[in-house]
Amino acid sequence: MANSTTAAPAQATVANPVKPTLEQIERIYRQPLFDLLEQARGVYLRHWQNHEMQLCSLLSIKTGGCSEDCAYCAQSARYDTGVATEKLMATAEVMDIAQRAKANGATRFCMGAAWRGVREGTHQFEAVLDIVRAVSTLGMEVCVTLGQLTPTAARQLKEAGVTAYNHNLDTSPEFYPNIVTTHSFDDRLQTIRHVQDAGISVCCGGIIGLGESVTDRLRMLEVLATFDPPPESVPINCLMPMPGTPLADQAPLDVFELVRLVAVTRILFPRAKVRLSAGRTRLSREAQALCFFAGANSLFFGNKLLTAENPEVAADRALLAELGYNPKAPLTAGERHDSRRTANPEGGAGHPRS
Ligand code: SAM
Ligand code: DTB
Ligand code: SF4
Repeated sequence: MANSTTAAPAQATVANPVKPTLEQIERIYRQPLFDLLEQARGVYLRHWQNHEMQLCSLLSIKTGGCSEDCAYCAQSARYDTGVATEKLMATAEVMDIAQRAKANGATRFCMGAAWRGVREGTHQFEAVLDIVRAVSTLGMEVCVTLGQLTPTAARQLKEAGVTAYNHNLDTSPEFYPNIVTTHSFDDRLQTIRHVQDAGISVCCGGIIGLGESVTDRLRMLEVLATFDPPPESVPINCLMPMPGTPLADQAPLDVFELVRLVAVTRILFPRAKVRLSAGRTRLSREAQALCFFAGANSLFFGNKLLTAENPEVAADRALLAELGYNPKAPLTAGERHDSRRTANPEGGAGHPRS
């Protein structure tokens, strides 16, 4: 597999002055597990209302047929995955689903589209803006993930009511070309800059279990820690091997590697929502509980992700009740408008104890 050296994080993700080094992050990660958990739990308790879990509802508003070759993705047109291509949903249909999500307790509504990217002035993008304007009247946080954005498209999404934009780094800059060849890691950073410049919160994380090393995962966190402001939310996805993709036969991940990564993410990003994202169907209730103890405080709630399965709502409700969690309260209108505030009050690095 190719190995490329990708440039240092692009300038507009202005260097966080207290950015941790890879070596510091590795030291945090490699502590004895219970010391790591204790450190992460301490950070969590200082910054979050205990027992609050953010419930996000996810909807694929345009499915399949994507030009990109992301090796994990069932929606790439390059692979025969059995996912049918569907055109962009109508606003009324999305609204119906969003209203039901709200009634079910979701406070964040995330919409995904299988596109390389979007640009202003196109019919499709105007239709997305219409959907966003409608959904934003419901009082939930509105997150979209549409691929690459121009600066103008980012500004228009903000004006339409988007509060967060999901655009994952997915892995380290060095490993990225093994997973995607149709766009670069730097392309991802550029879109993130446009999102930041438009005043939209950045939701940015990755996938683990692609065949990358632990160091690749920590390098991804190192790059994320250079963002200024830090990401408002960090999704941690475990690869769901999708039939027909190049990663269909990838072996499952050791659960303690996931728990450690969640803990380090919590320590590096005290105020971020750390979202235990794709892959929960392969985690036991106990493994999920350990991830929550390590600092995950957000999840996708609903029987389906974009194309893949997610735990049943009833099972999630039972698990959260068993653990004593309450759904996180919705943001106020003011907080939604200014949802970027995620400073790093502990100096960012959360250096390991000596
Ligand atoms: N096209 C947009 C993009 O590339 O940003 C948005 C959609 S993409 C499906 C959003 C994220 O979902 C990816 O960056 C990846 O982290 C995650 N994802 C996609 N397929 C996955 C899979 N099979 N297993 C786990 N996570 C996956
Ligand atoms: C993210 O990081 N994970 C979500 C959301 N952002 C868009 C997507 C998970 C997709 C899982 C695979 C699928 O459903 O096809
Ligand atoms: Fe397309 Fe996004 Fe899937 Fe990549 S991850 S193939 S860009 S939908």
